[in-house]
Amino acid sequence: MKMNFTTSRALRASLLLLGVLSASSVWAHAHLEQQTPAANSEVSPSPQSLTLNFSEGIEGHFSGVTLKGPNQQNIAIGKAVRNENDKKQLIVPLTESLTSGLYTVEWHVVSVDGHKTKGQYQFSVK
Ligand SMILES: [Cu+2]
Repeated sequence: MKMNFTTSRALRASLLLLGVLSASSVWAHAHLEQQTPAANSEVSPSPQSLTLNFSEGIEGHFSGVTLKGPNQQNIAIGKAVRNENDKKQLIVPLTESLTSGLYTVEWHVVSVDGHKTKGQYQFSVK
């Protein structure tokens, strides 16, 4: 079937609109907005847990955190779980007391729209 001029223009307009919509969905990715202990902060005593607050809801099963210690060693931590009352929040229980030094949190999440994001930040324990 041959498209007439009007149909092809309408098609092009809707493709353009689709492009704009998919570009704007980039903004729906889950970005880390806030965390406890805060990035670049110094805390004392050792925290009981890490909490990470994202800009979008996340999928708990596909989201996680690793913690590295002052000598880049892996620190044993509890399983990251999504807050039952706030799907934008990931909670990571700490199973051992952190000695003083600089710690690096590496996080990866899948947001409810299925997109993956990851990042890292540091905090120190006095
Ligand atoms: Cu997204």
